Amino acid sequence: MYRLFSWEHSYFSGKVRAYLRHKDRASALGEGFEDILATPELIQGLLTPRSGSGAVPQLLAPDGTWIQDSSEIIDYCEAAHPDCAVLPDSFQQPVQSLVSYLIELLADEWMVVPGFWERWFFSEDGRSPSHRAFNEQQWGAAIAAGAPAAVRRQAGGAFFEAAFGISESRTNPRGVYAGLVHLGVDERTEPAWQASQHRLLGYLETHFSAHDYVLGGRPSLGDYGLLAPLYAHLYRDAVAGFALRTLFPITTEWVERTNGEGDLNARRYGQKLYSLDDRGELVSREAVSDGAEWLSGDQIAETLLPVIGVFFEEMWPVLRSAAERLSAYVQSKAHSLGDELPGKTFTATPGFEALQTGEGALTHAFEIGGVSGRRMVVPYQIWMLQRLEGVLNQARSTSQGEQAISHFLSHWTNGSQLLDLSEMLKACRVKKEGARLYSMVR
Ligand SMILES: N[C@@H](CCC(=O)N[C@@H](CS)C(=O)NCC(=O)O)C(=O)O
Repeated sequence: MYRLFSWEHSYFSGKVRAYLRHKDRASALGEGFEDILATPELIQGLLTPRSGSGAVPQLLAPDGTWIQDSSEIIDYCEAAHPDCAVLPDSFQQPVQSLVSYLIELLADEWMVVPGFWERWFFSEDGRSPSHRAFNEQQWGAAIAAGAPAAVRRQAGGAFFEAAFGISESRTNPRGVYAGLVHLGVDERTEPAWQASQHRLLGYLETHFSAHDYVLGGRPSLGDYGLLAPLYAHLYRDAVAGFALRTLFPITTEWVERTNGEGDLNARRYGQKLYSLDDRGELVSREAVSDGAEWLSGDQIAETLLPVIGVFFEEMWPVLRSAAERLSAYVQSKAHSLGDELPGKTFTATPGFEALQTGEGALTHAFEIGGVSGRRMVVPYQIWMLQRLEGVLNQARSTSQGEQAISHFLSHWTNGSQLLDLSEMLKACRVKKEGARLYSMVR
């Protein structure tokens, strides 16, 4: 049996847990998995010594292999358990395959910013509405698991003060509040980040009103990617969760469907709906849309194009600039090829703060919704782009695939720039070992 070490309130845990649940329900995960709350005791005594990292989620395979990050967990399980695949075949379905990885990247590393912001903004002193109490309780549940409820809440609150300095979040940001600054969130950019999130949610609302999942009637990597922001932060957290339920009820249903819990009304892949025949006997049919399949002929629903548009309009220019900054840094005297690079998503990586904050060599100017800001370069995004490059190369390896991809990318003014991905990455390639990243020696 697999063992997933996770927290209910963790962004990337929600993505992996729902994926494992889906595979398990389809009897496509061997002996299945156990979801284990990653308490500080387990993080310090087991995860960190065995895998070299205390981040969650982490998966322990039946043969003792430790796997992280969320993308590698999915890749590992898909290779080991090909039934009920969530990754379209890049040769047979080149466009659906590319779309899956683009959406995962957008959700993992761009939507993370406003999702992360919502949680901590509505936990600050004096905010109204506030979900501080809920947030303390959910963090305390992991920090002081097994303690009485009031002690759990108190532990969450004490941690927010000790680790994040929550009472001085604006004047002396630490922990998550420093992380938001590192990611380019400040008083000027925060409305633009929130607007970006609402724009995306509006597009998803339209898409999910016609199709139950990203690619049609069956879940795929893009669904699990999107669930990272949408489950732990935007669905569970109280203030964001109220907005999601009231403004985006169809997307709320999709969260329940994709998460695979409390989903009877939301319908789920594999679920049957019943009606009665002339004799009053039960007759079943697939509950989900599109005949419970991805759209045929490698089609992408028109309603999904605006979502990919957000990737090309907002995130792609930032990725290009990040690749340039990283290339310049790894070739500078300040770095020796093969040395470690920062590896974290939510904050500057400990030990790399001077590079990733202020005007450091691994920071860069960026724009969101016409507002300019400064943020850290996140080398993990380069690793995700390399993974996408592999898929893109396979997808383009036949003349049909090449044509389909070029046509698809022509929907956006800068879409065809993706075809030069290898060129963009050539001077900043990274190597991933467990959770650690290193520049690649050529
Ligand atoms: N890119 C990773 C990110 C994992 C991650 O950042 N996890 C967060 C919680 S969602 C965490 O454990 N942060 C604490 C830490 O890094 O020590 C993934 O895809 O799994």
